[in-house]
Amino acid sequence: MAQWTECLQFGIRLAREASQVVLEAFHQQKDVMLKSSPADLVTETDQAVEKLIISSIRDTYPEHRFIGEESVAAGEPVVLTDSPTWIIDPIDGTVNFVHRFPFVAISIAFAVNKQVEFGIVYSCVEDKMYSAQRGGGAFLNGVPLQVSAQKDIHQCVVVTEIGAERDDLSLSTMTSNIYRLLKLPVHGVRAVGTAAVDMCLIATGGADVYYHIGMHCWDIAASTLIVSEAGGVVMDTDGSQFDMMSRKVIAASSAAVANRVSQVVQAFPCPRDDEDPSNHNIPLQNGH
Ligand code: LIP
Repeated sequence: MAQWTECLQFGIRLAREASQVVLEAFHQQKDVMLKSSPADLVTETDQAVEKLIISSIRDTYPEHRFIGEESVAAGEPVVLTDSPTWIIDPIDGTVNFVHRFPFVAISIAFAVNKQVEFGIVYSCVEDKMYSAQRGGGAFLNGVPLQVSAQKDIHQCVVVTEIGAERDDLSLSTMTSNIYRLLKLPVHGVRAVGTAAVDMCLIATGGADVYYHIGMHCWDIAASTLIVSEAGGVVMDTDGSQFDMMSRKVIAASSAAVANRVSQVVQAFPCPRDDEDPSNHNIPLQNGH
């Protein structure tokens, strides 16, 4: 664990430095571009923050590799090897950022031998630094985190996201999932607009289970480690072992709750992150 502590501390400093760019742009007018759908937005700030993060890491760790949301959108393949690899979402919650909805996060994960060794999620507007190192616990601004002890689905607050998909099959699947959970019943369903912060709320115990179909590895690579280091359970929505490239995840306070959600939610087809680069390399269009 100690082997990567220096990298972790470097990553935390870098997330804070990059957040200054996000916060400076947060209240300004933004030029919005579209990626995969009218709800899949990107701005020059997303691109600038990713460039800042990658160039800073490259200057210090020139042999390390990268998977960055906006680099992939520009055509780079998603390739996770055994080499030290930084998995970066420069602004998780770009729709929130464009609308000044105050939940935007910088998500940075670090993997070696295809295993995430540490994760950092910095919720910039809230000034909440979530972090975890494999085997070292999870923290919010230095205070240890622990998931809720909830094992009864009927006592749960559920967090999920209606992502960027707007096709009928995805939307009907997502809305019927929410309908079935509400009819169990559960206490409530919430969506913050950033997968990374959604999952960190499970680690705080403030919500009990998160599920999502369609997100990407860069949205959740850091926060899945934060949940598991806070004592939570992470799995695929079909109940199998979590695979960060599958674009399906459940993160829960307990195995009982995770398995119950797995029995209720259905997935819609979406290509794996590491499948076909053409799925990501979508020409940018001017937004509104
Ligand atoms: C976002 C996710 C969010 C999802 C959005 C989008 P981005 O990531 O964090 O959970 O609902 O569709 O994928 O694009 O803001 O980095």
